[in-house]
Amino acid sequence: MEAINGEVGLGLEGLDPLGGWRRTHYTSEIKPDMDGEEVTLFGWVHTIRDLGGIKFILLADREGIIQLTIPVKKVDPHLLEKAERLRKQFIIGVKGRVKAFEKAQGGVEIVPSEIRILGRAEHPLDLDPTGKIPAELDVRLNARILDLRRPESLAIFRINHHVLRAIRDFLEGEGYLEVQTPKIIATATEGGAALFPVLYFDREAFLAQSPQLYKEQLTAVFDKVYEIASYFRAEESRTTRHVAEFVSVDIEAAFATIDDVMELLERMIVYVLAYVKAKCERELETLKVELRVPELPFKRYTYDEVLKLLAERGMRIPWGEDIPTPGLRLLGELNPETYYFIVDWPTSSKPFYIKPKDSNPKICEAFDLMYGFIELASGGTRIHDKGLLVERLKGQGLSPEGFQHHLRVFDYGMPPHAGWGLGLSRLLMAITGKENIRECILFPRDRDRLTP
Ligand code: AMO
Repeated sequence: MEAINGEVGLGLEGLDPLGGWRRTHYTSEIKPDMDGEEVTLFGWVHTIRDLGGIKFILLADREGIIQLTIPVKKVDPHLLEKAERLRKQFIIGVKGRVKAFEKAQGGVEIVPSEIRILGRAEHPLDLDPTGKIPAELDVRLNARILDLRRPESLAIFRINHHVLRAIRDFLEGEGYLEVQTPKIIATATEGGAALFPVLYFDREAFLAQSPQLYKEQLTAVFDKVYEIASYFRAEESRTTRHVAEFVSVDIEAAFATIDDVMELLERMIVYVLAYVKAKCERELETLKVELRVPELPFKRYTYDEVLKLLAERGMRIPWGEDIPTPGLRLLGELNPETYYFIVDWPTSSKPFYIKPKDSNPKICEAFDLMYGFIELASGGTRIHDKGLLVERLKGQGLSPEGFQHHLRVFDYGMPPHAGWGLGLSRLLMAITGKENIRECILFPRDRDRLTP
């Protein structure tokens, strides 16, 4: 038998059953022109305001917040008794009538006829999801689910959802096939230092740092592929933009060069930003972000130009070295909130699979895509000549033996190819203006954090 006002069929914790109740609308779908309509809503109690004669409860769900108004004298005593038992963050179901009311948020409120308490929240709460009591990021991450009920955190991951949709839409339109490659691998692809070893039955294996070699191989069959997946790097340093597990959007295309894939990437960024601007108006407003869709093409600096710019400002970087964080910060100050490329990198600073330029092998066909001081993506033309690849492996102190399966694929006929990898959460940082990547990952993993 179903509970009526919670008086019948209560569980051990005094919870009402869900019974036959099903959601008719999310809060954001309730509009003033629905005045008088009966609706069923579910969510959590955001705030409770008791003015004596009238109670206001803000009910939140993943789409927004709506006001429940309970005029104390006019309502059924059962309903009143239930309303009095509510505390912040309780999970509730509400049946009620929509009432257009200009002064309420969204111009509409709900006058409940029945409330069901479906889940209790233990008080004191680990943090205050209304955001009135600010909390450190670590405290927030420890109580991540509560934190995600903060409208700002919720907005970030709603945008993340739309970013992914836009990326898939775009790449589908460009003729890319979505693939999945192994995450337990036998050899490193992006340098040995940041590898996570795992015990694979009685052998040592590693967690994949990227899909690099597999996506390259797959171009020999599928022409244009993409993968969106998690990768793992045992990053020693504690920075606001590195984590141990991150999602990368990778593409690889046969019969293409660095210029083709850079052009694809900048068009994709513009597509994604325009999509988010159109679909996530509310979320951007919650985050107080005015999203600007940049013009094409993005600015392109050469590595030498960057070194010159930095030297002019008193920072000398020996040619051939990667640009250190202070250099990137300075570059970011010169290009605030701007998407730009750095090209013509020294071959020595890039992985073995990147193709040196035919005209000057000291420089290679690699690029980084930057936003301010943050590297969002890197990629380039790959070596598809087996002999040269073996030479480059040796040059970087790697043993061709360890790459025999990869090298063998080059004996099956390998097309010229190019591609890139884009850090999803870093793109989300750029869109939402968040300064710490951990804000843009549901459950971040780093040196210090393995839980929750
Ligand atoms: P790279 O090592 O530059 O290139 O990685 C590609 C992009 O992935 C993101 N990223 C990270 N994000 C968060 N935490 C980390 N520890 C982290 N490491 C990398 C960055 C970076 O730009 N195989 C090549 C790509 C290619 O050439 O196709 C690669 O992995 O946004």
